[in-house]
Amino acid sequence: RADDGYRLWLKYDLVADAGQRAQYRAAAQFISSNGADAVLKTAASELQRGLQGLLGQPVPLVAKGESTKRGILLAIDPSANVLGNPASKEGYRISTQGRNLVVTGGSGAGVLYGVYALLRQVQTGQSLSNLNVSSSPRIQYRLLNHWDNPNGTVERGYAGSSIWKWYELPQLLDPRYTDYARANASIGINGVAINNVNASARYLTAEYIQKVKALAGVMRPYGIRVYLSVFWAAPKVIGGLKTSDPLDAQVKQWWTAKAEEVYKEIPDFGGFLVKANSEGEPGPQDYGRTHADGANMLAAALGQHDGIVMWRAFVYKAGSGDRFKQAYEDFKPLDGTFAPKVLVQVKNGPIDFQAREPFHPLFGAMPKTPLVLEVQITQEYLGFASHLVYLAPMFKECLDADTQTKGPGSTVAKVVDGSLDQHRISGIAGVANIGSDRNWTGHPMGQANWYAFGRLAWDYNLTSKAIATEWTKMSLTREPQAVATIVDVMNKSRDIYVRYTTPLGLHHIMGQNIHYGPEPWLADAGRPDWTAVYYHKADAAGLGFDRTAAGSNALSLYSPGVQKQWGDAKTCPLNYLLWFHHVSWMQPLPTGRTLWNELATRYYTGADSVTWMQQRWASVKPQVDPALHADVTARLEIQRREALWWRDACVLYFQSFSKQPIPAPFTPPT
Ligand code: GCW
Repeated sequence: RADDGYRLWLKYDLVADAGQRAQYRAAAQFISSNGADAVLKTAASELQRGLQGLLGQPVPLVAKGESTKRGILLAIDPSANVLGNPASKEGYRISTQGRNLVVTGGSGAGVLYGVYALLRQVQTGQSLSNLNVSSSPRIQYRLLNHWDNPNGTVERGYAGSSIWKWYELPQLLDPRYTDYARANASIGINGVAINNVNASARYLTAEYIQKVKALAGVMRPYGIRVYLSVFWAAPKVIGGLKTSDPLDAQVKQWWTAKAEEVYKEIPDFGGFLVKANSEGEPGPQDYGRTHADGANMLAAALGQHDGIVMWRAFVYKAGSGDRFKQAYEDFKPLDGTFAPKVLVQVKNGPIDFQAREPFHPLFGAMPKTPLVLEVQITQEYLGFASHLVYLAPMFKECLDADTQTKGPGSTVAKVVDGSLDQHRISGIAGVANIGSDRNWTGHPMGQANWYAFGRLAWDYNLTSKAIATEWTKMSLTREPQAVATIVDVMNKSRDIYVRYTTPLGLHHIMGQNIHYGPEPWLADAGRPDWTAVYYHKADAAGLGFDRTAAGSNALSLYSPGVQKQWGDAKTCPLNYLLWFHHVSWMQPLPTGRTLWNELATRYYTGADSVTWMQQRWASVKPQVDPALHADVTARLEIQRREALWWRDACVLYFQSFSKQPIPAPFTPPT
């Protein structure tokens, strides 16, 4: 039957190679698991389910290992000290003991993650003999953030509507919720903030707490905790108070009582995510208080419960200078004043999920505060669900970036996992690309971005290529040549997208509001920092935003080492050039071309590369499910058309300033 993409990377189709299948069958004649832990039970049933499909025969679940057969033993072993790190309760070890394979974890969740790792071995065709692997997550809170609204719409969602059916909850539990939980658990995600950060107060009403409780009940057996985005003014809007001032006694009391109410229904509730004083949302600054006043009040309201507050740093206001600097200016002075349960959530870059941004200057600048890295899986600025853009290279570009705040090697990843500054808690969040479409993500290849986020949240040292390879083998094909071709296309796709949309460090030149397509000429959007011209600053002299000391001096927010490299237009990596420099059109670049020629070259070669992607994709047709292949083929055709749209719009617009011809060999025929 045609693959509708619903099963994601959890397909568990019969292993095609009979010899290999026989080996797996021999190693997995029974599963043995003891204990009442709910997540351990999930581990056993997931293993059974996966093996049944892959091996084409049922594998019995027995209470004790059968001495003459080879099987898989599952056990929680809190003392296992899985990775030399006793705190890492979610870690697992798969070891070969005698004739059996043993999967241990520091908790039920650890075993569950071990089971998925074991299944992955089989799904990707690896051997099970003498298997000895262990792994534990580098980052503790690994969350999806849903920007889903109570009315079923999804902000920046391109895959249908919300998967949460609020009108049916709590009585009716769509089986899809369980499938969603499985998919997340299989990649190590352990938390979901289920509603939009532009939050409705409704989620905190008694009626909605019952609905959230029902969802939490579905997630729990998969080791996933539920979090809520909160509307700052909830005490006024649903609590009947006159104020939402965080220092007001009644307000504090309201939140404390609300937290109690939530924990009474959802004992493992994860905590609160907050967008405050940003893009028109209310917040503590409305009362002359700081973000720390707000966050700490919420942390206090959580009391002794095991929950956290993730307070977003995505703040900027019209007329406050270079938007690049604003979050830093608001939050850096607050370092050291946040309560222990508070994490500050920072987007990967300083503006807003552009196709390429330098790392956010807050990373490394707030050593006393655990910082959550927020990346966007949904492709708001990356072609929605129409363009094939594999995001692991983008996530990794940020994680691998060296803040140099404590000398070389002070990567964003080490800030985020807490190791650089010895934090007790750490977190990472991905804005979900999931919706009600049968295939979850609209673009079938968008599933790879969900997958890659989870895998990198677990271990940011995995390479983009390794993740793409795993995903392709589990989702599309295991034929080696086709895998190599698809992985190659995926790995190059983000750079290609950058080339035909925003090369050389251009940013925020997309269509207004909808954030789609090119609109570099946008000069009036109600406020300058929502236009395009504010960011590219094209004029007769050149192009780019001068953020050196001669300009906005945003560069000064970075450590001296970074400033040194990026501050000089001659040493600044070309990928970030126009983020920091206004460069004259005729300036020669290290590529040997002038800025103008380089810009045009990138637009043209970027658009041409989409044709290359189409050709590569066409070549794997025999190896990929026909319906899925046709779907991606059609989307690539959209992508090609729109790459030309971007190219022509931008080259012609910028040419009106540069007054230079389009360089050979791209000169259009006259
Ligand atoms: O990326 C921008 C989006 C808004 C979003 C905001 C945010 C949820 O355009 O839709 O609002 O950022 O991250 O808060």
